[in-house]
Amino acid sequence: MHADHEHMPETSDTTRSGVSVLGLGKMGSALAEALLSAGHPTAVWNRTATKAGPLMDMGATLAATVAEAVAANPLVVVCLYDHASVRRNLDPVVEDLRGHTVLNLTTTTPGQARELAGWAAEHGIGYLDGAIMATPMMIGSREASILYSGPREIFDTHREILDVWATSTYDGADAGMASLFDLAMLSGMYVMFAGFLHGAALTGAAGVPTGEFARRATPFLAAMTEAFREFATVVDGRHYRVPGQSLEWTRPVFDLIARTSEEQGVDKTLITVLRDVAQRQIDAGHGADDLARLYEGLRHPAAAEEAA
Ligand code: FVH
Repeated sequence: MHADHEHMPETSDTTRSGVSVLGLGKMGSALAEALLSAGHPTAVWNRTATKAGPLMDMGATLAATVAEAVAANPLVVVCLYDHASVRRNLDPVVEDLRGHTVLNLTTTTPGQARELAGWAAEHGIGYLDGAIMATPMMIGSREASILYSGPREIFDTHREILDVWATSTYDGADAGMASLFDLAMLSGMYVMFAGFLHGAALTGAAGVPTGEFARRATPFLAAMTEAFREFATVVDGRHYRVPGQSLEWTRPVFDLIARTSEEQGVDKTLITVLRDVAQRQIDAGHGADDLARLYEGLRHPAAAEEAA
């Protein structure tokens, strides 16, 4: 189901602490499988119990109810579809959870993570939030990364278990930080994916196979990520007037891409959204600033509207 475990650390002691896993979708199953492979006694629960079959073959214990899974171990790992499904399943067992630790690996917003952390604190439940930066296949390899936020003590206590799954990173006591980094990086990823697909649609309209476009675009886009560091220096210094590609210089390029989209019969929505953010900064008097000025337009949208 997932990557081999050879790359993960071996520990010499033979007693592994038990873990309960709620949610056996693609990711929950991969997490449970990695725990079992590492020798951790694992109790599993899933709404659709049949999904537990392969894990039971590996030695997992099937819990018939969420309460049974909670009772089985002090550490309860939750990997459900979304925040609502987490609340729906944890609320009824809140008293059973008292004194236990919930490690929530379900993708949520930072606000939802903080809400759950507050709920847990109110009821005497330990809470650590996690954000998985990996596919199920990658779980159990060093290439997988999982971010954690919440009490440092909980992170440290369970570190051996966390390191079974991935390279673990602690992002601080604020429970929302792991989700924030997760969603911020996903934003970068999806906007980049959309840009790639827009480019593929432009060339595709001229009969170019997407594979050919990918072959050409991949090294170019990879090289362009070098700009992140330069943007970071400009943005962190809040000094946007630097030699380089100014907004006024770049804005016509956005127009050219929009016009090319029209010529090719391709949707231009993505590039016009970007052009509009740039235009608002130009209208607010920042046209000579570096392209990195877009950060201010995104960070303070109301201010940009007012100034324009
Ligand atoms: N799969 C991935 O690549 C990504 C990587 C990054 C992190 N995500 C997040 O992990 C959470 C679980 O994702 P998943 O891939 O395991 O998702 P599914 O395979 O669709 O399984 C969903 C599980 O949630 C259960 N479930 C849904 N609604 C409810 C509910 N109301 N009550 C109880 N359980 C519920 C579902 O149960 P069932 O349909 O099998 O009965 C699955 O166990 C997710 O937050 C990703 O964003 C994965």
